[in-house]
Amino acid sequence: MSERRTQRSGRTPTIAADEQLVSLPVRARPAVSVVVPTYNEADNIEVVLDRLRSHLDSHQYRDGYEIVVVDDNSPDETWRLAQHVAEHDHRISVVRRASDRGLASAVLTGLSVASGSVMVVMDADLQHDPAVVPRLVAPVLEGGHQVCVASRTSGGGSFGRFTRSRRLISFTGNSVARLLLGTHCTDPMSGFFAISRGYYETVAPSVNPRGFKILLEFLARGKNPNVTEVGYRFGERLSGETKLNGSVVLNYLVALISLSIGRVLPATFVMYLAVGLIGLAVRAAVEQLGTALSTSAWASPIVLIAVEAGLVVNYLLHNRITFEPFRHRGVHMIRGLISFHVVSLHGLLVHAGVMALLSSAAPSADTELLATTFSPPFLLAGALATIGNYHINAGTTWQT
Ligand SMILES: Nc1nc2c(ncn2[C@@H]2O[C@H](COP(=O)(O)OP(=O)(O)O)[C@@H](O)[C@H]2O)c(=O)[nH]1
Ligand SMILES: [Mg+2]
Repeated sequence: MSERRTQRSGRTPTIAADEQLVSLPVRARPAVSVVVPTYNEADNIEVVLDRLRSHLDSHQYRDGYEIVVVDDNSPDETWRLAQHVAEHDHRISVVRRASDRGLASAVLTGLSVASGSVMVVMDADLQHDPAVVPRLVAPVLEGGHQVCVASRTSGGGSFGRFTRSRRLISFTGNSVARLLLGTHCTDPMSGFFAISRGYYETVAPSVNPRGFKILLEFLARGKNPNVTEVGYRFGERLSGETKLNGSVVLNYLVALISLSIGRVLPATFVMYLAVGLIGLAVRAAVEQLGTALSTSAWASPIVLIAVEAGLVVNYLLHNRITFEPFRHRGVHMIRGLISFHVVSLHGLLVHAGVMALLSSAAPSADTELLATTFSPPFLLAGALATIGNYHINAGTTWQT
């Protein structure tokens, strides 16, 4: 669970005092909320908050603004520095999350706490220039747009001094996203955008908290949102390191699958199938290799070793990808692996049972067909076993 704000700038609650209900004045919804996710940004957070406040102050929004910092318990204690600033400015709130981690879910937490009419999402490392925020807010607050994206690819925007590899990642990510999702936004990978409260409330329940680029989720899950873009130059990190790594790219792919195929089949099930196929390939490869290298006396153990290799690879990939939010860590992986084996055994029994049922019901001419690997009945039995295994693994092994 998230630890709630240390300081609130939203509505004042009704409290009970001396048996009487006392209603404290309810403060108006601020015009703008800026959500700033942070992880190990101790060197940047105070500078970013200062600059953000100065740009928002100079704009003088009629109903004011608020800033919500969402920190995932950073080891460098970014949250403590943010709390210190918040103590002197009631417009700043700090959410320090103890057990949850991840950029997309941090942004969603921030948006759920924020109460502004327009909500902006912005990084804390000054790669997103706080001076752009009022330009992002205006089309949503006054122009009737639902989303305004700070874009590096339109309206004079640029990637600044992005390395070639990061440019390539962004270009590929953008192209794949635009192709799969059919969005017209030129920079759906941007993490800097403004969104109207109305649109957020419509779309938020279906947003996947695992997607790295939360904007993609907002663009793809809504029905033809009215989107506009504002060009800006992606700056250099003031201090510290990027958190973009291999697992982030992997999460991005999972999010894309979820956004495209997931409209028809549940994304987790699609991942489950894909991982299952990898397990089968591992099993076949180990079996081939073992048979090629050994004598016939080793034939049975090699089959077992191959099956086991496939199962272990499957478990590790499911744990890291398919059921990542419910991932087992440390010693819990042993219990998970045992449970996964039991469920797989159950699948094997279901498969054998369905095959037996089909062969007893089939006319004798079809028994040859039944015996063929990858025959339609074999695949039907496999599909039933897989669907069953998926649900049991989701419910018990990973307790989703
Ligand atoms: N709360 C939270 N913030 C994160 C997490 N990962 C990254 N961030 C913040 O998200 C923003 C973007 O991250 P960054 O590493 O700069 O990504 P890049 O700009 O794509 O290289 C920064 O403000 C980070 O501090 C996370 O797991 N949790
Ligand atoms: Mg950054």
